[in-house]
Amino acid sequence: QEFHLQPTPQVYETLQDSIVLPDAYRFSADVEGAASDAVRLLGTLLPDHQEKADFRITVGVKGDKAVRKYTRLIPSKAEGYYLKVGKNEIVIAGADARGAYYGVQTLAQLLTLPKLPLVEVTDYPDIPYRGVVEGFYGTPWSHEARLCQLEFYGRNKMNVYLYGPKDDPYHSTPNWRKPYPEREAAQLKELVDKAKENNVIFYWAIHPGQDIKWNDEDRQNLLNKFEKMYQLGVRGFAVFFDDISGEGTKADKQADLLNYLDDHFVKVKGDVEPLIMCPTEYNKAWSNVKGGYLTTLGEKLNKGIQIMWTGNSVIATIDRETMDFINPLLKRKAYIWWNFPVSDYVRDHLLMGPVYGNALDIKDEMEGFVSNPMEHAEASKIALYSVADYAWNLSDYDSDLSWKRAIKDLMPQHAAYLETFAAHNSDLGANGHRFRREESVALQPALEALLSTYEKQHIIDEDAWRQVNEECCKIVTASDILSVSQENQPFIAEITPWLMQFKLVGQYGEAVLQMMRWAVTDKTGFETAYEHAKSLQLLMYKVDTSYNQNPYQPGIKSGSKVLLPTFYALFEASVGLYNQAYQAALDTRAVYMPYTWNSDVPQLAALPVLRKGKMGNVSPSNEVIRWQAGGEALLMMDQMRTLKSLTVDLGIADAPKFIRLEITADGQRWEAIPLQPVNGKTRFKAEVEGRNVQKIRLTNITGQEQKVYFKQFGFEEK
Ligand code: LTM
Repeated sequence: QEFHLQPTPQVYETLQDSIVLPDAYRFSADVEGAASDAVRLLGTLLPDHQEKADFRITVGVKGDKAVRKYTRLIPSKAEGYYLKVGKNEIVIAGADARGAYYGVQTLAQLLTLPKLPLVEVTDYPDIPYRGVVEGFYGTPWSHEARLCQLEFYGRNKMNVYLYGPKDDPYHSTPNWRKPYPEREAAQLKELVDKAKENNVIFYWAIHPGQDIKWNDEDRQNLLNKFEKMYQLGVRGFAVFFDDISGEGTKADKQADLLNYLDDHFVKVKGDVEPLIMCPTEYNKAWSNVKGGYLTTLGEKLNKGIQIMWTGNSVIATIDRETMDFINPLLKRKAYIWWNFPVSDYVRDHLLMGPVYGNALDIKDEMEGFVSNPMEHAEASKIALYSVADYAWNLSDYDSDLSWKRAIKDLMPQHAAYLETFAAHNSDLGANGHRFRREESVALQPALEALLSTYEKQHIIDEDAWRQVNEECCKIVTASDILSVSQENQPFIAEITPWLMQFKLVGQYGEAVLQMMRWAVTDKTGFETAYEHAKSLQLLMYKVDTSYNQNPYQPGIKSGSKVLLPTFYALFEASVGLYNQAYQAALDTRAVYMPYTWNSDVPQLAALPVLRKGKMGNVSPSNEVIRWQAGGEALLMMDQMRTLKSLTVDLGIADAPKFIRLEITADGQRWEAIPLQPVNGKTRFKAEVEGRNVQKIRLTNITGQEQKVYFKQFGFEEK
């Protein structure tokens, strides 16, 4: 791959010539002035500068004496810069302090080349605020991971890190009112300092909506908490009202509170960034325009307050229609909270594929674009690199090239192996949001050709067979090499269980290819390959049920969109041919799922059922579920089965008032089963031990819409 600056600059001109930076060079810059961060960074890159030398490196901000003669070349855009590498000098002139800093970051990339190219770069970001919202459910990032992220954001010219992990107790209900304990406070201060060092605005977000009281006391509680965070050095604040129900969802109250904080905190302090708020109706699918929630925010919220938006649904790509819908309602440009590569609703998958699908012509419609990542901080960097690239320069964004560069950035020495891994670990699997990504793109034609000729004509497409075999071999090699790579150990630690699974997928593919080869020609050869494939299936099951056993989407899925389904189909087809050829009766099924799930409640309808041994669980949802009057959810078994236990948790203590649970053994006669509290909180069990069932049904019996959570619906067979 050719050298490429990241993020892609707006204008990059090279003279096709280069120089070797001399040993002696001098700085011309005001060390104490606006460009001080830029000068500090330059000092770390080029520490050996001297007072007297011919080669001059000039750094400054528009208006500084040092860069006055370049004034007209500096882009009149916030955070822009002009960079020139000439035969006898380097000039970095920023439109402002951050612009100068970004100019030096660009120079840092040029300095990695063996020779310094003669260039002129005129550059600036398309979107004012770009970065990351650590806003997912699940284990928050570690302190070390965050420190490393902040350095990554600086390098990639992202200026925002929004701290809002849902599972930080001091961010959300009920402990948002309390100050952080000493150790956590000290770590936050360290993060704030690290953010400043990397020219990233550290925003601290609070999530008070589930139990906030709209009174003076809670308003003061919020101010006190903000003040505590201010003391730690925080200069950016956000209030999130997502995923809540009840009193806290009122638009006029939320707007009053935000305006109060704006008037009595942000404006009083004078050195705090504009407030950011995440609304309760934060996507189009959930908004009720006639209900007036969004218009109230748009009209009432002080002009400077920024409002977040996830798009047409919770998880969506952003297009012009998205922006045309929301901006007029908010009476300002929306601040995009992009829910990718977040995986807190598909925790058994890794989302390592390219960032694509966002429109390239909407740079003037967004105030900010921040990405919500996976709980795997290092693995998220592949997507975050491309988010930085996209948000800096939309029209030149190329998702595939950006993805390849991101991979190289994360593991320069093992990029080819990582690309193999990432190419087959990018889809989310079935999920409640119905959001899917491409996977195994390059191999798809070969897999399709192989399967269709084998299924329809019972012959092997040799070219396709060879391609698939080669890829399986690459998968096994890549898994082994990455597993022991020392290049980026925190990253390898995050993905290790997936590497184990990935290797098994590759080996399974190889075994299935052998089964195809021998199905009707070599009985013994086939039987050995069949046994091997069966063993590998068992090993995959073991990895899936031993690692990452979180209670939401436990397990480890790899190559689950294209590779495994094709291998399963080839397995079944070859066993079928073998059975026919030798009048045998081997079990043809590669996978077996006895449960299916269905619902007329839109948010429940697409939730997948997960199975482990004799246990079945409907994948839970993070968001508030709007369950319409009479709405039903139905779990169906492939045949009558005997239950041992059944648990339901809708996140509310009085679920039995709203929801009726019924079972049927024959599919005709239904029997209601009472729900009994388990822990006095929100979890209920139904007395089903020994009961035969074919279907289980949950119905909203209240005659009106209910807002509940869907935390658990699980059962165990006897
Ligand atoms: O998206 C928003 C605004 N809120 C939450 C996030 O915290 C969560 O990470 C995503 C993905 O599950 N969904 C949400 O509703």
